[in-house]
Amino acid sequence: MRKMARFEREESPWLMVAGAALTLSVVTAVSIMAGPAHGQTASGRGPLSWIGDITGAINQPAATPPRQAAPSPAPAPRRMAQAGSAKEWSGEDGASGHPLMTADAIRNSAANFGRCVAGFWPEAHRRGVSEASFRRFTADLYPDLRIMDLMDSQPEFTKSVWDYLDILVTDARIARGREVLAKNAATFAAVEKAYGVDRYIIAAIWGIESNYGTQGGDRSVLNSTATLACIGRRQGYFKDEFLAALEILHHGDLTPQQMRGSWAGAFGATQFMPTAFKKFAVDFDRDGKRNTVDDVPDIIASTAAKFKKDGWSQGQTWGYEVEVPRGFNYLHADRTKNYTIGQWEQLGVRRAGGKPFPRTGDKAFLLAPAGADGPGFLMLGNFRSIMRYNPSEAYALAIGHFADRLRGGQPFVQEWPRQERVLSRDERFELQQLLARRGFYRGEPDGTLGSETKKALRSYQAAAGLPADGFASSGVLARLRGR
Ligand SMILES: [Ca+2]
Repeated sequence: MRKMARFEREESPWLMVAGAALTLSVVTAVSIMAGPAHGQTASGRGPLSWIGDITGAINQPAATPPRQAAPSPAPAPRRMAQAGSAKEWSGEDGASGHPLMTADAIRNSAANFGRCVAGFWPEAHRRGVSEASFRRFTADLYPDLRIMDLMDSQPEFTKSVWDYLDILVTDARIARGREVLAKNAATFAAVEKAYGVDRYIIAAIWGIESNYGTQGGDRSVLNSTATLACIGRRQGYFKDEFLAALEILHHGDLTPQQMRGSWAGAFGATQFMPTAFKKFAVDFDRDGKRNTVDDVPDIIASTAAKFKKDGWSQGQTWGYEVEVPRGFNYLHADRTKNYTIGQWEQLGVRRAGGKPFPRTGDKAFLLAPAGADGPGFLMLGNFRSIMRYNPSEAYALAIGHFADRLRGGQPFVQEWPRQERVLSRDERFELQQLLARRGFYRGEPDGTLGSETKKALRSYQAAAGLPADGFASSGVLARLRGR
């Protein structure tokens, strides 16, 4: 299990979205504190070595669109970037080991960047983007290679769930959130009426994704998505994002100046990716533009629209902090084990603070993000809706808790095991090796604590007479080393 938000999320498009947001609000800071994954030392190769190649490529005629020809010749980006951003790239192979992330592959793709972007014209045309728009918006694009470092960054240290909550749910952010709620009470009321989504959840998303619009990244979304659509290991995914960004600009919902965001292309108050904007953005104030960057009614309603689509149940909470009894079988603490609250009570689980559960028929799963020594949580359907914004349990817990605090709720009752610390990458690797040596782990050790590692750890813990919580603590590592 990963206790932290999964920052290098790869599995689904939404992963990137919120990953990008967190990169801004938390992870960048975390990574910087922990030291960059790539060394600071410049590589021996001069970053300017490929600029000439790019210029050459751009001066060539644009590639003829394959098969379906568009009615106009494909316009090509006219100018390329100058050395500015190129200087920032490490010039090193990516840590993922993906063949498209080697320094040579990146250089080759960068040299072909102009042709690559021009090659998107037929698809842009099919989507209704005019030639004038295509020319105008692609004219100044350049390969922002620093993104390749960011994409393959593998921080040595990640944050514990309690550190993560401490960073995200602060008194200052709660105070600011309450101001935002008071100031926009009428809009929140109208949106609640229209979409049936709790205002505190929307305010929590807005506060954590962009700190109420004050942090959202400063890279051109079109430029970042063009870079990622032409260079690196996720080109297919980012091609769709790039084309969606072009559509948004062509329709005039936003200007390129407004569409600035994270390196992965998430932008605005809600950190939507361009494709998410296309799906969920709403012109709630009917000024003719869908604007999730600086139009408050649109920001609030667009967030609500996404939650509505993701199954938010009106009038219900996301979950409860619970006390888990000693000797509890933690194999029940699994997202696939969805029992009724009544069944959880039969297993000895109690609501923290002694209050009764309001509805014992609701189904929930048990989350113990810090294992048997930390608080438990029973998570209802709305928690899964939050996880569709970002599939990290730590993220969803932070959003749910922040929403409760905005509503006037109290901090969690139980203590986190703050004496524990999160394992480093080397230690995670060692944990997997030790589990493999004892026959509990069959995968290839990779330093990433996924579901297979958690399963193996649980089996080991059960065999050793420990609570099978799957929590990769420094304590369990010491025990594995010792015997
Ligand atoms: Ca609007």
